[in-house]
Amino acid sequence: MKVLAPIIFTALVSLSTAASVRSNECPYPYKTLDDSRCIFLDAYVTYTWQDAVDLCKSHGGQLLVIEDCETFALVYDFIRSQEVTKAKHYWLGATDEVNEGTWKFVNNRAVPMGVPFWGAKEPNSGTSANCAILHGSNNHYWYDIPCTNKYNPICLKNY
Ligand SMILES: [Ca+2]
Repeated sequence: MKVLAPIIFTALVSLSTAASVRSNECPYPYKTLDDSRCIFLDAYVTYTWQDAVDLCKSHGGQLLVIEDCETFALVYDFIRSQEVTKAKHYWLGATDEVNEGTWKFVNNRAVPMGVPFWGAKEPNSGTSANCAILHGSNNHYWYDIPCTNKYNPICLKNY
């Protein structure tokens, strides 16, 4: 037993390590955002806001929810890391369709307002603009925009 115990212990540690590594891999088409979340960005096909919501659901995630600066920074770096993705507009999973001026995410949580999330004086387009994008030509700050416009989707998913 004195000889076997360390071997068994090593084998168990190897098994648990392998299992945790496997569970931390993001499933296709997702890539790793951080140690708890996966990100999928489609830089080639544009969707209405609702179609983008449905697309993310069909991939087991949800349209982009950003509730803190750290997440915004991670998503921003991901967008800016490639030429093909860095200048496009992306849907935020947020709407004020139900109650004008009260912005809610697709998970029903409150949307942070003001700096450093929204563009200057945004959102400012009233009932004609009930969805929001990360603006590709203004540092991906947020702007309110008609939900029927078509932009690129970003989905997030927990591991
Ligand atoms: Ca509105």
